[in-house]
Amino acid sequence: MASIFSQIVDGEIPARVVYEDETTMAFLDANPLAPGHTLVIPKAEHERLNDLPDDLASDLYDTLHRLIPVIEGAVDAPASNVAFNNGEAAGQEVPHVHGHIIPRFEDDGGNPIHAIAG
Ligand code: IU
Repeated sequence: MASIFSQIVDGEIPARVVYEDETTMAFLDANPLAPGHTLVIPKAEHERLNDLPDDLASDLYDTLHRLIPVIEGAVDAPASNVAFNNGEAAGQEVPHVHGHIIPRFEDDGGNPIHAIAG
């Protein structure tokens, strides 16, 4: 059974896709912790960052790096939290590598990292 994120990659489940290239994709989180909360994934299904081959890890980082200012700019956020839950014991719920970009605003009530770590 393909992961829920592989089903998004394959177009079987709708998502609000904000970026796509040959090896990576980004879409808005279905349960956002802040406006613009975005997930960045490798299209290929690998459970953890540890499992990614070097070239895919590099592609994923490049996409993440490129999107951070774009996402912040889109919601006019002065900052963001960027995080991976890497493994179930760390709060990873979807077993397909994904980085969170969570825009932050002045006085927005606190760091959401603990909230995505389950
Ligand atoms: P985690 O790092 O595995 O805990 O984060 C999973 C995220 O995937 C979480 O923020 C969910 O809201 C999000 N998500 C989603 O955007 N669409 C889905 O169909 C499912 C989870 I399932």
